[in-house]
Amino acid sequence: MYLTAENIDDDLQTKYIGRKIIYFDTIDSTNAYAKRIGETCEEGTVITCEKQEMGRGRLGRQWESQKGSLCMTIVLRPNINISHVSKITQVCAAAVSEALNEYGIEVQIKWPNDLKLGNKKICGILTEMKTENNNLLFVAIGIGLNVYNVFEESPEDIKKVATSIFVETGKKLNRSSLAARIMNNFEYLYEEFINGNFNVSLDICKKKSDVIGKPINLINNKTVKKAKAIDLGSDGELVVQYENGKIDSIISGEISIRTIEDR
Ligand code: BT5
Repeated sequence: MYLTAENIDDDLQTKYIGRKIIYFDTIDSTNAYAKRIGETCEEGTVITCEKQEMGRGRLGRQWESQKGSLCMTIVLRPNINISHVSKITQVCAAAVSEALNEYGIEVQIKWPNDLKLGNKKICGILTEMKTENNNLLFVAIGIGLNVYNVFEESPEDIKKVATSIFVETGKKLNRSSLAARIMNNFEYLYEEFINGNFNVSLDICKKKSDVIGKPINLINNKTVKKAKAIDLGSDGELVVQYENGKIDSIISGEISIRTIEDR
């Protein structure tokens, strides 16, 4: 089932998220497109596609998005301070995880923007925004979820880290229905967040966390610091303890993080 408005609509229960879908067979990147229309489109517009030719990760990294993956971007115009935007990544991670739960699939959330299954990455989230004079114009939240794509022909570095729902469970989920369920869960959690209840998403991220309680390496440019992840703070920051006992809060986007088991 293609990720068209018609197909997604069957399971959509939202007020505004996904009520306008812009569908492409092939596009450079749904986030790049969202950034082109973000100031003028309706709030909750979702851009979907079958294939991206220049899918983007964070910090200029690439996102491989072949057929069988679910790639989409939601455009939002929250009336919040810029400093709170990174929380939407966690709202989204919680929403994707809740949607997958509806199929009996239990994922782990790797702070701040990855979902994992079988200790490999099945989903990445890219939150971008446009601002003017410190005012938020819009947020584009991109979701790349590997549904039934396989990685046989992918470069070695992607093969090593990536997996899909099909590879892990043998289930070939209907992507349109899954997209609708993600939007349903996202709208609920996003509204809670806007109404001051970020803790609803945070509790899901904590419960599903793949990092809390684990030794981690905090990678910042070329320096690596060993620490233990202790908790997620009330603003979604990662609370860590260094080997010398000192406690610190890491704001999302500041660093890369790798659990030691991954190495
Ligand atoms: C992310 O970046 O994980 C965010 C990915 C967001 C992708 C969506 S798709 C829809 C929307 N439009 C876009 O252009 N982007 C968004 P980051 O944490 O930087 O992770 C990137 C790394 O993940 C790469 O360097 C690879 O190691 C790995 N990777 C690339 N493609 C992958 C895939 N399909 N599955 C799993 N891992 C992948």
